Amino acid sequence: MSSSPFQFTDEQAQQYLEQGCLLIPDYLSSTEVSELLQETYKLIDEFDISTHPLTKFTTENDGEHVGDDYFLQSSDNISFFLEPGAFDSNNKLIKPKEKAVNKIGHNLLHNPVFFKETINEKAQQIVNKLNYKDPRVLQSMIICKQPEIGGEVPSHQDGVFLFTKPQTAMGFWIALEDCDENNGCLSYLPKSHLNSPITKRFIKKEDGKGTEFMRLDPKESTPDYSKADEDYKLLCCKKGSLILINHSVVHRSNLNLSNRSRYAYAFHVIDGVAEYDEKNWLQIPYTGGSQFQKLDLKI
Ligand SMILES: O=C(O)CCC(=O)C(=O)O
Ligand SMILES: [Fe+2]
Repeated sequence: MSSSPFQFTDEQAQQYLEQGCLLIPDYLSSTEVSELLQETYKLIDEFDISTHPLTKFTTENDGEHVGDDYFLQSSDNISFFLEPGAFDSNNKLIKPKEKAVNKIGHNLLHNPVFFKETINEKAQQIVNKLNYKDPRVLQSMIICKQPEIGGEVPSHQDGVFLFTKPQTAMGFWIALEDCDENNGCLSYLPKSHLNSPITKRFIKKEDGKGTEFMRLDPKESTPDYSKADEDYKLLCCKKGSLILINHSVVHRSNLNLSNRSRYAYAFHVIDGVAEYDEKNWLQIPYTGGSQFQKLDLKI
């Protein structure tokens, strides 16, 4: 645990801009990490899985659109997403709920403990040095990567999902447990943000039912995510570490086949001066809010 005050240096900013990802050890103290983990366990404990759309799937017979509304509405509440590996072939849950949750999101700022660890002077230092004019927080979530069944997150670019014009999204990904290649740590293609434009975006369907990908310019070829494994740089890290992720850098995480979980807290920042339109899947007005949370309350 570091005792000196947090400082985001020019060198760190430079490295982030050059590489597309930056690992900052000891961003959170072990006490802060424990607080976030305890709060996460509490959320899971209070989660009523019996009313979840996926556990109701067999009785509702709602086909592949099951959970669409639940997903879209999660933009601005605390929803729970389950690991496909937690169900058997008859869609019966075969894991206890605390081992079945894949993700909790997508607005954890409704929870005061998560709010405190998100909206603070440390994060403000980072976005200020990186020249965000009106930093806004969105898509805050816990990613659980459960032991043995924790699914992979395939190679992607965050700008596809949090599309702004120009691109401004940056991920703040905080390890709540030690991460290595056995429990599915993050990995990325260094410098890929410099030559991988965003060529598609993840949008709400026009009929409001579910989501789809939309190609941006049919002439533009999509970036090659299928590089050899050795091109991906592993971001093994200790709990409390922060990893910054550029909107266009290609990154992923593998399956967790180990017997340890890999809980992480991630939120994203966009610049409020960039255009964020109504096509994006994530819209705050789902539950009546008006704007994304300011990261810097002085601006
Ligand atoms: O936690 C993971 O495995 C993936 C997270 C990710 O892609 C992100 O936060 O942008
Ligand atoms: Fe991502």
